[in-house]
Amino acid sequence: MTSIDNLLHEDRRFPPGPEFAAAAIAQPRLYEEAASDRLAFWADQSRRLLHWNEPFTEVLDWSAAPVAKWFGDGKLNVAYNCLDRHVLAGHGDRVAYHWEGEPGDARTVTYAELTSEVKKAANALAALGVGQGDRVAIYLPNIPEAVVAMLAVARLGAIHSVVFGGFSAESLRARIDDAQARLVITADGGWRKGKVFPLKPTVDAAVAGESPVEHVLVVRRGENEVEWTDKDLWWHDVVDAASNEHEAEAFEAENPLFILYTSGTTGKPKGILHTSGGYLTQVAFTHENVFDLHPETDVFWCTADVGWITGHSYAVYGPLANGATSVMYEGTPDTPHPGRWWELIEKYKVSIFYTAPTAIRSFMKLGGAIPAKFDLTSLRVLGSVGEPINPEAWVWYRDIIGGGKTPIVDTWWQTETGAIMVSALPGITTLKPGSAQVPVPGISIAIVDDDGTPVGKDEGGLLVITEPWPAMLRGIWGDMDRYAETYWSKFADQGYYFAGDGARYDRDGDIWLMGRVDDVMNVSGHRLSTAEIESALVGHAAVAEAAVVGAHDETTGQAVVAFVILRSEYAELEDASTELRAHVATAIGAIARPRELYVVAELPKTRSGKIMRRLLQDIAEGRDIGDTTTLADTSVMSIISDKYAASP
Ligand code: 6R9
Repeated sequence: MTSIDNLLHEDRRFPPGPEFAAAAIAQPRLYEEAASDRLAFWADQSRRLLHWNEPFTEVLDWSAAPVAKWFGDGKLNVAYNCLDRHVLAGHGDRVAYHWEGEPGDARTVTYAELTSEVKKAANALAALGVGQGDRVAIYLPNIPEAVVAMLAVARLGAIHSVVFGGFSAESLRARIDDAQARLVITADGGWRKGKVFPLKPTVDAAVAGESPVEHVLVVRRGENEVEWTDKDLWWHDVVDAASNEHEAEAFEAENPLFILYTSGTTGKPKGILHTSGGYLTQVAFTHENVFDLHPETDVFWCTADVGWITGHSYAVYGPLANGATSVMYEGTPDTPHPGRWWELIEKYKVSIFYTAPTAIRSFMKLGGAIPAKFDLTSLRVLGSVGEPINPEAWVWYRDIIGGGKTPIVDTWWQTETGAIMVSALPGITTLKPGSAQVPVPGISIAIVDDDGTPVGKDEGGLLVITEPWPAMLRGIWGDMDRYAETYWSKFADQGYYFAGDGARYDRDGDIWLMGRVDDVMNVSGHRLSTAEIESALVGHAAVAEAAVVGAHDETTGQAVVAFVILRSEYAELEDASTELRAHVATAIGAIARPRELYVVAELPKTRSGKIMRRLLQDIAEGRDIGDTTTLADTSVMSIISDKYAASP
């Protein structure tokens, strides 16, 4: 494969402030320690960060590759590590969650209260027959009971499968059946965009007829009317009545902790399997070091819903393992007003904030006047995750949200990796807008060509992970062949994990993510990244959001087709297509100039905010539009295709 063309030039640099660097948790010697003996490093981190009932003697067993065992002869209880030990250490009064419902109702949950709730829930679940290895599906809004349910399942050594509350009955049924879940924990409904959206009817449909589900436990939240079946039990009846004494049993480090189905832009969802000791070690380590967590004083807010991996690792397990105080919010960012997130940052004095580029760009679209109305001076670290963050959004995030002073950590990782893999460390790294930069200490990453040969500086290729890591997935539930095939077959000779992302090194050897490799186009023999062209487009003052696809072209192999949303002030921009196509040509080079450019009102996105380029490609290549069931809003596609058909 030829190198991904290195066409973007970004020269802004942001070194850490001296005070920040001096007080930072992560100091440069971390990199040295990890480099000198990787396994000893992870063993030290695990012993330091976690309580092991039975200490491990073996760090990594890779003899059954690609299925790893980390800390295999040790025993621990994940929930004990997240709860009881903090209470026993005298931190029972520390707030675990400042929770806020969308309508403005709020709850403060301390570590002592959360521990007590989880013990009750564990007793209740055990009474319903849940034990080690059983699967429990969780289909809840972003409310404290979601955390309680996850930890209660973990405490019993059972396996949770959290399904995002936006998924349909069909998707929920497929996930329940695939995992053979015997219990579902849900709610009557939750608040979203100013209304109660019902969840219970979706569960009713998903478990009707033949189903492995024996019981459905229902949290009262929306107070909407629900139909009742003989499988149903109210959470407040069974959990409130249960004893709050429960001794946590220690399980093997490799005891499965959860299954999480990837949102996947293509193919049948994969049940990604994670286990206990290695997962908790790496999420705790990265949460502490990447975000520079000082648990006594920081207030951390990861905006992800618990239904996504980011919610699992950085709204639940990482913060709780570290005894941190988090904010948790039920609703949408713009309800009841577009400054809702900034209002919450002001109210709870959030100091570390972690969100996705898609959210940042949608706030950019609304303008800086909205966040300017709130006091955001408590913020000291900002994070980004989920897709490449274009330099313009990065700089806007730092200037407008971070007051021009906060470091931004752009964190690359996946559902499969379980925890952050590539990121700056805020007290050490000189930051570059748009680059995820360097592997986390103890993580081995390379960029290689199609044959697995490492590429050089200023060259691009495929991102691989060259050594097993503690939080790595242990398989695809029920389909270990697919696990080996999907991630380990491409570079079987070298034994590398293939992440499916394109990346390049810059001239300093820092890593830039270029999007999924199926999002890379080949135009006249040049490899162009959709992300790179999108970044150029949103760098134009008129553009709020952009999506780029490669469409078949007789002459060039593929041609660039762009879909853009204009900022409201530019809605009337004349000849937007000519202007923006020329802008891309100037910013990147004539080779990247879109063959066609369409101004649209919305882009098709999955519920986690990822643009479904596959659907846009269907339009650009004149095909019938494929499966749209994972779209957040399915009407978007007909509007875009009508527009396309009407164009000259
Ligand atoms: C955590 C999460 C994983 C895919 C991944 C990549 C993209 C995530 C990124 C990023 C560039 C970043 N991705 N973080 N791309 N820079 N900082 O998002 O997991 O939902 O499984 O998605 O997201 O393409 O392969 P998941």
